[in-house]
Amino acid sequence: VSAAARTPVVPQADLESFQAHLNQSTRILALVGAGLSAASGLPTFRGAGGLWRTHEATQLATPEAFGRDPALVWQFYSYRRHMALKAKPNLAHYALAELARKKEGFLTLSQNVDGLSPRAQHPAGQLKLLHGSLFDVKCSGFFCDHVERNNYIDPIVPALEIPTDESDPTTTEAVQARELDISDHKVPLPEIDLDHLPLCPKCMKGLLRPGVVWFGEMLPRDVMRDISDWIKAAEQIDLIMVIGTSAKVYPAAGYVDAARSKGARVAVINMDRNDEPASGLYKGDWFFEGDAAQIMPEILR
Ligand code: BV8
Repeated sequence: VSAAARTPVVPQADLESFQAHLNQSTRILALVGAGLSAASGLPTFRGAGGLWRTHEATQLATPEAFGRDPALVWQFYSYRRHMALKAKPNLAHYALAELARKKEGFLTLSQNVDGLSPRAQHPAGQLKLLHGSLFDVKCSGFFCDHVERNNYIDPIVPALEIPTDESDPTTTEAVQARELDISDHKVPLPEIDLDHLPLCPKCMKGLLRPGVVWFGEMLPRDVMRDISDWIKAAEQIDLIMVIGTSAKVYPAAGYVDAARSKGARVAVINMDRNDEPASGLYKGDWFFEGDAAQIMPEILR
């Protein structure tokens, strides 16, 4: 192992006190967000180059947006599927999967839809996907319950082909360029005919949509129930690790306070000490500043 890889990324005292607590912990939660996958090359939402910097999330990640312009919303998600399929899990994903194998009382709550934790062989029984997955598609029709796993076709339909320069076809300037027809993309961005969007094979009426939870939508009922059963069953929660998330989206962020109310000590792993989320999260017991892909293997060793 190269010397650089061995250089500790966290202060020794913090590392020792954290690991002492971790070793005697049995009920452990992790709430993870986009920062966990940053080292895998996937843009976060808020950070520099983040998805929300180039889009209004509420313009694209809502049922209303899909109703208004399903082609644009599908282009946004097709681009993210494409990026996520090309990405590889990083050492943080593997470190969490490893901890789950060692500690059956450890549960990861993931806000990420990129499929990287499952691909890192994180034990499925100890991973809850709060916001669904880019690789599930479901019928957008109210009366149809069709859901299918689709993590092998990219693009999901030919009309959603990513521009050859692999740029995001839904950035504000790309959309404006298309509207103003002054596209500076090498490949003019296609106008997409709704007939060319994926159609539900079951009812043959509703469009298929990405199997993610949009703003204003409930989180999957079974996921919420499993998590609340897990929290209720715990006499006390020993530790919650809050990894690569600005913890601004609810009800996901609410699990930090739920863990605290059961006695959990809080370890925050984040690139940016100043990304102070509303929930005052950083009054945690440990704050490990830096890239999750470097820190997680170190502190969970
Ligand atoms: C619901 C899937 C109600 C789609 C997502 C006021 C109070 C409480 C709630 C609300 C409110 N106003 C509105 C609401 C509701 C809303 C909400 O919370 N809004 C926020 C904006 C205030 N919530 C909802 O709508 C939820 N549903 O409330 O339903 C309801 C009730 C009854 C009946 C019907 C409905 C549903 C929310 C789910 C939205 N879907 N994702 C998609 O992905 O496209 S949210 C999406 O954004 C992510 O999943 C994630 O949750 C969130 C982004 O957060 P992060 O993952 O934290 O990413 P971010 O970029 O913000 O931060 C990255 C962090 O990592 C940063 O801190 C950075 O410093 C750090 N970092 C960067 N690099 C690294 C790093 N750290 C370590 N290493 C690195 N290398």
